[in-house]
Amino acid sequence: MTSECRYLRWVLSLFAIVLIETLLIGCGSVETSNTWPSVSIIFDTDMGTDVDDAGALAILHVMADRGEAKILATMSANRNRWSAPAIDVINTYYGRPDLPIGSSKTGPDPEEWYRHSAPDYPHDLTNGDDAPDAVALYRKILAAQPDQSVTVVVVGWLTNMADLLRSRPDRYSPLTGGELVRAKVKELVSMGGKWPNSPREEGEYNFTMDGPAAYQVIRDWPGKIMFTGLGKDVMTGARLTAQGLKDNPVSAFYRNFFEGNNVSARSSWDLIAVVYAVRGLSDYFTEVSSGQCAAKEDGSNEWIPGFPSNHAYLVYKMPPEELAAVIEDLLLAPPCR
Ligand SMILES: [Ca+2]
Repeated sequence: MTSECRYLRWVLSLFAIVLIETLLIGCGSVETSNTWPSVSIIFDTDMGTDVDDAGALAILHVMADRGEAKILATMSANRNRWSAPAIDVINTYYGRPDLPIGSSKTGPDPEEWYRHSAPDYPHDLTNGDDAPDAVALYRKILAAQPDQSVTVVVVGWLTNMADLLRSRPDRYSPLTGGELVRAKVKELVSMGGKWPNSPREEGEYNFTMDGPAAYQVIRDWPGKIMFTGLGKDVMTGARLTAQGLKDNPVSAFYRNFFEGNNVSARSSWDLIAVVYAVRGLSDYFTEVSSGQCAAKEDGSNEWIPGFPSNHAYLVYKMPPEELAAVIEDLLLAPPCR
């Protein structure tokens, strides 16, 4: 090889390195220096009744881009035909158009407003009725995972979890639903309840929408549940709607929600649940684990202090406004497609 050739090879190698680093910085990978181990996540949502579900799925994708999480599947507990397509819109925008999507066939079907924005963005699942049954998909995916490796984060009502617990052995696994959960699920993160107590007349939405499901899951879940009722005073979405990229459907979802409700930011209940599911307590939260949750079928919940159990609930460590800045930065990160 001549010295000219060697020089040309050196220049091309240098160019390739600079190009790769530029691409990585563009999708935010370099800044992470990733101190969190990767968590295998199934995301379960009632997408469509509030906008924080869209934000929660968006930041989950961003953290997956950075190597903090691996998304195994996205599930809708909302039977509305627009819910699963809205999930597909977000998965597609973040470069995961073929991520499995399951949909409840038994859950509530409230009016859905994402239909106003979803058709404007690329996706190929156009009707939630065509999505596979969520419970069958849960069983298929869980059966294929290593033991005690999966975190399920539920940011809607607990319908799919109750149906999963009741499920019978099938072609995917000889285990019952309860046995499969016990074997494969490391932690259930549930955005639900008000803590420490929520009387019937103040019942939190995700529990009251399917009270019997909340009651059953809280009573029978054979592993750890972290309840994350936090987020009301963590206001996000303002920077996203002002600075978000034009082709970002999540910006559009937030913009439509803000215009429809005459607000300029939204509470971050579901986003907090995802941040905890991926990053754990970190510098953000502490937990109350001495005691146990009791729930009723009307959707109310009560924390009974006592010995540590498989239940815990989250408490702020970082001030809400600082947490909001962390989350808004994630919302603004471009996809790493
Ligand atoms: Ca939700």
